[in-house]
Amino acid sequence: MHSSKVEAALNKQINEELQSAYNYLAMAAAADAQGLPGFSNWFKMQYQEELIHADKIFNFVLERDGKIELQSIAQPEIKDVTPLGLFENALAHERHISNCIFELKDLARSESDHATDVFLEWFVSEQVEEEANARTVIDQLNMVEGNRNGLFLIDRELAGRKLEEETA
Ligand code: OFO
Repeated sequence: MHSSKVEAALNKQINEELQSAYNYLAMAAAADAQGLPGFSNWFKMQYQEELIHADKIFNFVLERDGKIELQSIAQPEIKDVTPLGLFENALAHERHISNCIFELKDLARSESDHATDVFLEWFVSEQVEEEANARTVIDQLNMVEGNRNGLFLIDRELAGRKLEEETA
């Protein structure tokens, strides 16, 4: 059983993950609209990963006899739809999510909730990967500096992203 504070924070994190999913879905649409199917695929895979993250927390709360309280999801706001803008937005968002996980972990510790503390370890490692993945593409985009041939090659590479088995 979680403390009421931890339970509320876990519910909030479910919402953060679902909001992430929704944001990535909007990015997938924005990329597709520009004729970048590989970029769109990358964001779509990320959308699915976020749904899995939300589901992991959802299951954990229920497994410990907690109460799920779903909250509303806001309309995604994407200011810069260029390929670089989309990935910079993704990186900024993942940094925000990393901070959410760290705060959640701190809370679990302060409430002596060892099960939640251990459960969140997976998310801490996952966030390292999430940030690195976005950074890798940003580096590639900076390297080609908007060159269309370079963009074409990156798009082809991103088309190959599949859902990772470990995440699923
Ligand atoms: Fe769930 O990690 Fe991204 O947002």
